[in-house]
Amino acid sequence: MFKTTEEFKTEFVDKLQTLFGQSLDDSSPKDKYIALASLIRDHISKRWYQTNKQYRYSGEKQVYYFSMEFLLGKLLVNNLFNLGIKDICRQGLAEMGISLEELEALEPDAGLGNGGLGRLAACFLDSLAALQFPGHGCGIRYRHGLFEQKIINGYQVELPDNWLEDGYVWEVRKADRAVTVKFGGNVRMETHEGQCIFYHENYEPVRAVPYDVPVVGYNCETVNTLRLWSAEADEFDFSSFSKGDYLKAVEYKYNVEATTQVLYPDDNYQEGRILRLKQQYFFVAAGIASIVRRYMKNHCEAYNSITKFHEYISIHINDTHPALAIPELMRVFIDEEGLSWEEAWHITVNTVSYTNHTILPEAMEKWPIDMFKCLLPRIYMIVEEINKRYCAALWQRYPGEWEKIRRMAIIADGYVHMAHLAVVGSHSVNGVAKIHSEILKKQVMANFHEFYPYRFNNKTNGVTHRRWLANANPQLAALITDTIGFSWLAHPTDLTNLHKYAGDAVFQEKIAQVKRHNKEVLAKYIKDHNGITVDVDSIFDVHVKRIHAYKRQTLNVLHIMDLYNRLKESPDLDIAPRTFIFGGKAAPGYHLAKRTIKLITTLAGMVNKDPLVKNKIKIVFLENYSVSLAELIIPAADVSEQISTASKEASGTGNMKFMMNGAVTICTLDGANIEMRDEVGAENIIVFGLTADEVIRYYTQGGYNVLDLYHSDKRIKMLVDQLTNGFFPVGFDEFDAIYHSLIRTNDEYFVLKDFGTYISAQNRINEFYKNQSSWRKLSINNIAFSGRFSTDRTISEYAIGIWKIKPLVVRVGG
Ligand code: DL6
Repeated sequence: MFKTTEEFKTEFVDKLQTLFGQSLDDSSPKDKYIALASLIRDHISKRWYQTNKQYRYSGEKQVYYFSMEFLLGKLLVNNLFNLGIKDICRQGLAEMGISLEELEALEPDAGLGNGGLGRLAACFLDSLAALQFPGHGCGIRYRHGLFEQKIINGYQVELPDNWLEDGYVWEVRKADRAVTVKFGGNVRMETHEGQCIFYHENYEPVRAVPYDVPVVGYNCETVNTLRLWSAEADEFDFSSFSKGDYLKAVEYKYNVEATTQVLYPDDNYQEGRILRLKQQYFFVAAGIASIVRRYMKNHCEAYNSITKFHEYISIHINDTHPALAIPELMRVFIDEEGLSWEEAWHITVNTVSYTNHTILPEAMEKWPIDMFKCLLPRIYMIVEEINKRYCAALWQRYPGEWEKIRRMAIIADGYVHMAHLAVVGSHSVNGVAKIHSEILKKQVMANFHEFYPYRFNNKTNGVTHRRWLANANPQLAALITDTIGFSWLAHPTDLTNLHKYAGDAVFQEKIAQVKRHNKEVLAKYIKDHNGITVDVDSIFDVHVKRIHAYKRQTLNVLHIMDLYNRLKESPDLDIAPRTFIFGGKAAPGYHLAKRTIKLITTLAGMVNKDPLVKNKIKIVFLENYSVSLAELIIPAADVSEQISTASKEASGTGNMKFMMNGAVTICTLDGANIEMRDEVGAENIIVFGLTADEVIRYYTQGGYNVLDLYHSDKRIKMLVDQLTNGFFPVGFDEFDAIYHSLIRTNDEYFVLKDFGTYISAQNRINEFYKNQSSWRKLSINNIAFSGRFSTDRTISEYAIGIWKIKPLVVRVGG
């Protein structure tokens, strides 16, 4: 690795010449980006090779994190940072008149995920490598990641994401490691010497080709692997097909490649399409084939037994999407390795662990039996057998309790229930925040918890502080390091050392300057992209996340509408000026969410041009919220909106990113917000609303009477009526869906119920902000106590508590 800017410059210019045959002056910015990234990849390669070699020969246990989503964002700057060469490269480039940030902007965001679940997977990879754990990712190389969002006339319009258009520098295609995954067809059984042998026939073969992406560890030589699988038509089959029927051959190729064409754009909702089930089996089967192949090569020679598989391999399933790993492992152990059912089951259960990420019923995966059986005939037979044995055990424990057994069965009511399969086939089941894990144990999975009490545990989520603080907010990172040293980068809880500076006027002033700088950068982006001038002295109040009824963007909007009504009545109202910033994508088929975007943009159109509000409030909707945009927005936030209906947000991770960047959180006691409050202290966070217990109690009673509230609270009535009475310059029925979600569904998400306490909480923010010293103190305390929410902590807990893996120090040349 280069040690000086001179060495870097020489290698960079050489790379430009070897790749493009061009000099520095002749090359385009894109060429320069590719040359830089390729140069870094070359340097990474030596460490990558060495890491794999050491893993192979060490015989240490490895973990594979199976996830349908890895929301990576950009990798260039993070890789430079983790390699410890960011400053050298930036300086060297600057000396050649090139800006690192401008080159970084040319990298496509790898948007292979919808939101929290996929970004968590990406943060986990960073921490696994930083902590030198032998841990890899396994997922899908979607040709199109999450759609690109355009806002046209206030509405969301979806465009395909073309992230692979110009190639992707960080991936390495490994065609020689391709495997074939089999779909459809039929299973024939023969008995030989009393043993059943299964033959899968007449299937559709799909070639799974792996693309490996290096995962660079911070301040160490570990480079782990994210293996993404792409579906390709089998050339052999393709040519033999084409002899007979060219069109059929083309159709075959098209169908095969469709498997990994697109990421399903739904967050917290299962659509139940067969292609999705195909994607799930595709990457799970391919991933397991490659793990087993490597295991047989490395371990079976040394230890001579597949029966020890679980002692060396751990497979973690990120929600139920990869739950087919359970029957697939059984298939491999029984059909290919000749183990008995009992042996295979013991190994499988001890290999697999499962995280649940949601309790929303509409997100719980279940597949119609006929669809499942037709696409995956052998796997279905295995699931049936798992179910049969499991139900027999349930019967032993709960004799005669048919209803209970039906509710716990894997196959019931015409469906295969994936969460049930995941619990039954794993040795560990965890939720992602304390409250979420408790809700799983006591409510949603209470029966399972009773049956398998020792499987359930909690692992509160985190985020990598290296991306979300050190890289996203370099000025704040530099200030922190100047103040308490750099140990926090490897030991994030060292951030608590900042606590003693919370009341220090000089430090407060420095913190304020950093925030102001970040707000100026965001204000410029807003001006350039939305044409709106915002006041950097106003409170930047930010609500960015997927648009969903339970995340309650509507509650935020009602507060703004109320403020607007009040300002129109009394233009001199004493409030600190605010800029309300929204961002987030709605699932393309989710009508209510799409109308929520239209509501925000319509209100923005009215407020922003109304001279009566005297610039006291502005509203901005930033289109195409993504990892890169989050990195720009979060460091500039003063207020973080985490206002989900209590009990609904399993954890949240945006909440942690804002906290690390010194935003003050306004929140309900939901998900990890509760642990954030416990960590930072109730005086440093603004809490409002019903608790999860209260919400759940209301649900068991059939809700509360929203009409009583609507008729008794004049302000609420006025706001709700404004949605449909012509207050907005749109058709009267434009916001019907929102009106219905509040009134006709009996306010399922308690938006109106929590409205009063939300307004009071917002007023408290106003009061705090007026005293800048106390506001800055809040901000500093939030940064100081955010260290617990690093994925370094989360991953250590998984490693010790679930995976039982140990760090392995990689040394290049050693
Ligand atoms: O655990 C990551 C993330 C949580 O922080 C969010 O609270 C939760 O909503 C999200 N869940 C999903 C649901 N997907 N599925 N299934 O994205 O997970």
